[in-house]
Amino acid sequence: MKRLLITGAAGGLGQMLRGRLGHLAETLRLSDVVPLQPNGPTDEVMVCDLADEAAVFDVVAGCDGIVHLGGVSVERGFDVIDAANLRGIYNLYEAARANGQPRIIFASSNHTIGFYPQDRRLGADDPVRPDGLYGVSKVFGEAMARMYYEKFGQETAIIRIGSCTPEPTNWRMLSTWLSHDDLVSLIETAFRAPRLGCPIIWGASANDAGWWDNSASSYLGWVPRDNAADHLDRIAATVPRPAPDDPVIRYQGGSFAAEPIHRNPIFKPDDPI
Ligand code: NAI
Ligand code: 15L
Repeated sequence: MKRLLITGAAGGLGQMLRGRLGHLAETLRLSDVVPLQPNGPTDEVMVCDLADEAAVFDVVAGCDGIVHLGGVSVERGFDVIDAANLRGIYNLYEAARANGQPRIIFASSNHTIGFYPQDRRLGADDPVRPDGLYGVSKVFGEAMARMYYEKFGQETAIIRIGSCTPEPTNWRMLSTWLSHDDLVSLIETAFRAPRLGCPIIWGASANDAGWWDNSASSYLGWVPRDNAADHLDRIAATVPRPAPDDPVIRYQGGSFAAEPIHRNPIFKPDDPI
């Protein structure tokens, strides 16, 4: 493709992916609400708040594919989630509709289903059970993707990412880990598929202790290669095993299930602006 947009390019996954997806496009357009630097002549950088409709339209114009990572990625108060993840995803889909419907990879999350217990095996069609406002915002994003597919044929790979880190670092990640290599191969697969549709894909490596069944999206042919079990000995030697009632090993969403609802900051009249 000519131009691939990565939103949230300054974040943890964005910084990793900007270095690994360059082969997919002649130009990488890197966008975030915080400033970024180009690494070379084929990088374009654009600062953009996803809540700013006009700015999002500018960022999406001329792009043939979008990896949408931008937004709030943890549990926060409703206002910031509202701006970045609710308004932001609406702006993105409207901008895509106005600009030739480039294929979208949407970084959804396991926190859409985080209240399922860890002994439940899940397929893509099981009902959502979000574990907080952040999880609810990703459910909203998934619904937005589905609606634009049904109404306009907009294709999206909805990736419910587990825990995407260089290595698994705790007991829960033996089930949720997604290696960087497997995320890269999943994005490549989604862009190269002759027909993508709008599948929900579990973003997890081939973990022996995995909870999620990707048979509904097997037509894509994505085969994860890594397995968190290869790191079991290190985790067992270094990380104390949590108590059985600890949310970290009780719920699929782990500690997110035990987070409070974060109230928006309340400003008093004499607060400095
Ligand atoms: P991150 O928090 O490091 O990066 C998110 C980026 O979005 C940041 O650079 C931030 O500046 C930007 N952003 C926040 N609000 C914005 C706004 N209003 N406008 C424009 N940009 C804004 O998150 P990370 O770990 O890189 O994750 C990337 C995506 O993948 C997120 O959407 C996250 O929800 C999702 N995800 C990540 C997982 C992981 O294991 N890293 C697991 C599940 C989902
Ligand atoms: C997520 O959705 C978060 O963005 C990431 O920071 C991790 O906490 C991940 O889920 C996880 O559940 O491990």
